[in-house]
Amino acid sequence: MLSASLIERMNAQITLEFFSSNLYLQMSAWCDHKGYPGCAAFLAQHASEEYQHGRKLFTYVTETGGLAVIGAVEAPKTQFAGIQEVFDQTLAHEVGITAKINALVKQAMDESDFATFNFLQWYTAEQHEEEKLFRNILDRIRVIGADGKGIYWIDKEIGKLAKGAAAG
Ligand code: OFO
Repeated sequence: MLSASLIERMNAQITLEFFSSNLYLQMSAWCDHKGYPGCAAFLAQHASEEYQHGRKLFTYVTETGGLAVIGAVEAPKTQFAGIQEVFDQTLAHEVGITAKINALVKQAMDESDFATFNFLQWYTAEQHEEEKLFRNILDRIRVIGADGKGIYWIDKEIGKLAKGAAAG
């Protein structure tokens, strides 16, 4: 059984994961609208993953006898200056999520809730992968450039990541 305080924080994380999903889906809409289908496909796929992150937490809270509660999900931003800003913001967002997951892990450890500590290890590993992924995308943007013809190639490169993730 989760402590009341841990349930509250896990519920806040569920809400945050659904926000992440909406944020990336909204970013994918902006990319589609601007004519960047590769980025749109990648971000839409990532939005589905975030939804699953929320559902996995939701199931865990429920299975451990807590009441999963979905809070108000903030509306995501709809306009971006360009691809660089979109991916700068995805990385910043993921770094913030990592801090939230770390705080949850620490609380589970402090409470000697080893089942929850163990459950959260999946999120710890996932955050490492996600930060790595978004840093890699920003590196590609820096090398190829997001102006003029560069944007065409960047969009193709990021689109390949979406296909890779789908196949993996
Ligand atoms: Fe992007 O990993 Fe969940 O939030």
